Amino acid sequence: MAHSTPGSESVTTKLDMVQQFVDLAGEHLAGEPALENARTLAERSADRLRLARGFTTIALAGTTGSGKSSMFNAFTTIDRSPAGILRPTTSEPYACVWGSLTFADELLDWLGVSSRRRFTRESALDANDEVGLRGMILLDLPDVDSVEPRHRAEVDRLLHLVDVVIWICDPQKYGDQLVHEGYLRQLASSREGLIVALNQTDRLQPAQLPKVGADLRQLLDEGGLSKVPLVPTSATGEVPQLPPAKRGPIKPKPGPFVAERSTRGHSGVSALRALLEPIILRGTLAEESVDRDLTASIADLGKLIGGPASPPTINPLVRGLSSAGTDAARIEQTIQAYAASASVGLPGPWARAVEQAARSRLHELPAALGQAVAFADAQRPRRNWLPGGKKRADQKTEFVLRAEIDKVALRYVVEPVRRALAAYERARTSLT
Ligand SMILES: Nc1nc2c(ncn2[C@@H]2O[C@H](COP(=O)(O)OP(=O)(O)OP(=O)(O)O)[C@@H](O)[C@H]2O)c(=O)[nH]1
Ligand SMILES: [Mg+2]
Repeated sequence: MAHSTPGSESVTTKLDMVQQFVDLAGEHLAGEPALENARTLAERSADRLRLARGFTTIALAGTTGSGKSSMFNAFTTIDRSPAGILRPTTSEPYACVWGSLTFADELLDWLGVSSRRRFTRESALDANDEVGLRGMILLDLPDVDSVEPRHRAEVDRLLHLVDVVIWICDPQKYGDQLVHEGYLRQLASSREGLIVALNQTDRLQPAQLPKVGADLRQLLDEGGLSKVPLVPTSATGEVPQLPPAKRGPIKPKPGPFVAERSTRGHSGVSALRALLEPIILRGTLAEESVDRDLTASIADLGKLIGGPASPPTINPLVRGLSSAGTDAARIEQTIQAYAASASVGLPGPWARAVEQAARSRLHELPAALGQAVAFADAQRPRRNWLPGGKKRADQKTEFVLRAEIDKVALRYVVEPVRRALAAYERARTSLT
């Protein structure tokens, strides 16, 4: 992988660490949430770093009818994503690239945007109109609260992949619990690039806007999103003149939401652009997000490691198996005791992995131990009528049996446990 941007070495190193840990521990900790999350993240991060790093992907997300497609059209100035009255309108994502479609192709394939729903603003860039947005890929997503469950699944998939999310709220549903608890809080905790737009502000009475705006701001602050910018917008064309209020015009209190009101339409789009342009110009948000995700993943994986492993002595295992004979319950007890001594000091998931390794050939043990006894008997000296002969024959049989049980213990129990412990040790050192 060729990386050229500053800081790329550390992000590559972090990716290597996570990938290595997943490779080493994968077989033993399969199904462990921290490991499975790390596996998914490592794949996603490797893809995102490989694909068109100069682009910043920005998704318009929100509930149905909030105005995502209208905002997409306001940004692109070409009505490419149908906005509509029937709900939900958008069933698949649309993308507009401020740059060459060819260069963005692979990234758009990865995002899963169909080629029929890809557009470009390249000509506007040539005319220097929108040069500040060069490198932006704007996505119009389906709704999150759809009657169509696949819309929500599609949005959830894409929200993990994009670099910035502009969450479009409307004055009716801005307090929706699904939005705040199910999405905004999670998004804010996992990414830098989150902006909330209070859309359809033209539908509010002038006096209502500051109140609704302050209410939404408070909801965001209470959810720990005080750093997330809130921009009042109107995505449709001309903003209709509001009928005069009965008791004369109510003077809105001065505040950030008052200044934003515009009668020229597309109010707030320029405020959104002003927030996006520095991010796009820097062009490193994708890498920063990957870096941040990997750092969090390494911390998470850290919980899966503890002190160094110390392989236990084999003697109690061999003694236990010798006296267990072919009694399955006693064999199992012996194995459990060995697994417990092998996992001293290991964190829970690895202790379980060691136990699993110790038990992996449990069902084969009674037969293998039976064969060991038969083999030792077959080796028993025949001339044991001579003086002291029986004692010598017993000793020899005992000796042969012990050597056979040693082999059985090694092959069926100790080796699988050693493999698990070696993987643990290598995984442990890969993170330090
Ligand atoms: N007055 C006003 N109407 C708007 C605004 N934004 C969108 N609308 C209207 O609201 C309706 C829904 O807009 P869409 O842009 O289709 O909403 P969406 O969020 O894309 O909806 P889904 O695709 O169903 O998720 C349309 O009739 C738009 O014209 C706005 O800022 N002001
Ligand atoms: Mg739409």
